[in-house]
Amino acid sequence: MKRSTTIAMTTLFAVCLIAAAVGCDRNRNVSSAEPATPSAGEPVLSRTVLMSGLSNPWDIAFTPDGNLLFTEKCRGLSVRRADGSVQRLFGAAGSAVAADDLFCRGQSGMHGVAVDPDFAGNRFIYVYMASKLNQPETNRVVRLTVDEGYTTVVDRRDIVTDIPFKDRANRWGGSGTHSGGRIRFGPSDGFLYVTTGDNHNGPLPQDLTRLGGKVLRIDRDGAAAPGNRTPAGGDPRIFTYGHRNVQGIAFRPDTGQPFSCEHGPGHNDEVTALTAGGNSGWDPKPEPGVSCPSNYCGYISNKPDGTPTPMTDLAKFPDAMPPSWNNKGESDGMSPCTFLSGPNWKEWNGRLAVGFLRGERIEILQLDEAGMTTGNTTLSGIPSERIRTLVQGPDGALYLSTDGGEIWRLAASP
Ligand SMILES: [Ca+2]
Repeated sequence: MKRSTTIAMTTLFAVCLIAAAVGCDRNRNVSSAEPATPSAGEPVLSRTVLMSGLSNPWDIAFTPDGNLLFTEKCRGLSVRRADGSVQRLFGAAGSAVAADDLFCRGQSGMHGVAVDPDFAGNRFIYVYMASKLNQPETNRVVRLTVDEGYTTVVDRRDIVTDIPFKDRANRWGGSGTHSGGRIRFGPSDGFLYVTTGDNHNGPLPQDLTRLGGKVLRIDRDGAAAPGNRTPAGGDPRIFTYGHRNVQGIAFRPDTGQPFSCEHGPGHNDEVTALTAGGNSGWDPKPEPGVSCPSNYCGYISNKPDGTPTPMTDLAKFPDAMPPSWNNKGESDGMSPCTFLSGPNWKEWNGRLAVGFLRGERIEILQLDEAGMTTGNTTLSGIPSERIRTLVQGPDGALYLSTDGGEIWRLAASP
């Protein structure tokens, strides 16, 4: 079911007032559409282009004092302070602190950013990045301490150093493909969830000794969190496994349950309600008697009968976590997701917003108590752009980044 969403006509002045919590640029664009009557129960939205001219902005996180941290894939971590000024903190040349090991290749570079739940006391922030400190190269989760004025970072500590990286091209794509990279703290348990990718490596998602194709759950020092229920013999940092390339994770407001949003291979994308120790059922290695180029059956069939390798193979893994939603038989490049929370979102309050890359849109999913999707609404009235990040800010608005280099604010009117 699709419904249209009204984008309310607004003025720059009004938008700047609304955006006071994160500052307001004089030269930014304001986009609006003709006012219309919203469908009953749906929010009235206004869109502001908060930042533009960025280079592949990948993720956003807010500090409790109203500063916006953002990453750019090839440049690194920056902050947009509450007064609107921007400082490059950590990454490529030109940053306050250079990360000489950071590199940018294919889909990879600096990805996720997260803020510690106890940030007011410890000033810890975290990034997920491709690093050449190891050979072969890996993805890492790096913890930093940011100063009070948001001018620099100190005390780098690499808390996860062994997330697999695709270090060479194969039949299915170049080096750096399928690195995952979203990092988020669970709001109810306080642990850090880290999403990883399968690297176009057939055995990796079901290999419990390696961290690719997984969702990890760790503490602020990188140690396995209690309660992961990793199957025996597995790396205890693994929370769920059998994933393809998870670039979105969100936590249901009323229960804290994590949901993954996962980029599919062509025949579907998936949203999945995650449970500790769960298998998401992606197994792109060839089954006996089957041959796939580069030993990866992610785009063709891993089965003798020729059926496409399923995102969740319930025949092979009957106990796998069932998808909450899949994308109608094709992949639109599902990437980020976040739950909407607050009365301004009206009937979307509590629903899951999911962003797409190739599909260039946002879907709003309605879930039942078990986490299964019972309906979806396409958010309309915004330009078609590849959506890379979705985050709800401390002001209740939805912030997103586009591969076109912008950060938008979508505010729901009271
Ligand atoms: Ca799955």
